[in-house]
Amino acid sequence: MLLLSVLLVELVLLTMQKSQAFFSDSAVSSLNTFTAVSEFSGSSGAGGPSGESGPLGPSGIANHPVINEVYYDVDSLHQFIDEDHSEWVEIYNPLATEVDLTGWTIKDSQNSSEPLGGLLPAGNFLLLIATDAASFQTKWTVPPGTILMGASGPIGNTLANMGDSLILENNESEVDRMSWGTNTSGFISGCTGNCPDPGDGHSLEREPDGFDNDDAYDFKDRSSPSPGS
Ligand SMILES: [Ca+2]
Ligand SMILES: [Ca+2]
Ligand SMILES: [Ca+2]
Ligand SMILES: [Ca+2]
Repeated sequence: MLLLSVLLVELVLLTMQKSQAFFSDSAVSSLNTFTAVSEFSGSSGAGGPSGESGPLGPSGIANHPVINEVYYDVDSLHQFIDEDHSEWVEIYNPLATEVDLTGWTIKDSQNSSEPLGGLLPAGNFLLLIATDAASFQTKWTVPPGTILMGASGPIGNTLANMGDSLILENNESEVDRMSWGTNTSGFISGCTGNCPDPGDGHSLEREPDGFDNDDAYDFKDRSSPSPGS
C-alpha cells in the first residue's frame, strides 16, 4: 500500500513537471510570435521606448520609414527668416516598396503635430522644411527626386536646441522616435544624463541611413548635414 502511494505521488509530480514545461515553452513561443508579427506589421508593437516596432534584422536597418536626420541647431549661413523657419527633418524609406504617408504625422515634445502625406518611394527621402522649396534650395543642395514638403510654420513647436524629441506616427500609431540634449525620451539606451547634442550648424543623422536600434548612437554628429541623401 505504501509502495503504491509513493508511486502515485511520483506519477503526479512527473505529470506536473511535464505540464509546467509545456506551459513555459508555450509562453516563450507566443512572445516570439507577437514580436515577429508586430515587426512585419510595421506599426506599434514591442521593442521601442514607447512600443515602436523594432529593426528588421542583424543589419539594424528598420523595416519602416524613419526619422533619419534632424537639423535643429541652425548656423548663420543657413538661416532664412529666423532659426525656427530654417530647421528641417529628413524622413527616409529603407523599404523596397513605396510607402503611402497619408495620415502620417511628425510631432515634437510639445505634441505640436505636422501632417505628412503623399507617396515616399523605396529608398527615397522626404524633407520636412519650415520654408518654401525654392528658398530652401538657395542654401542647401538637394538631390533630384527628394520630396520637399513645407510645414505650416515652424516644425512642431520649433525644435529646441537644448533638448527636444521627434515622434513619427502612422494614423496615431507610433512608428519611430528620437531625441537630443536634455530630452532623453527618444531612445532605450545611449543617453547618460543627456542625449548627444551636436553644436551650431551640425545635424544628427542615422549611420547608415535607416539604422535603428533605438540607441542614441544610431545617430552621428554631422558637421556637413546632408538633406536628401
Ligand atoms: Ca532650433
Ligand atoms: Ca519643440
Ligand atoms: Ca526607432
Ligand atoms: Ca541625410
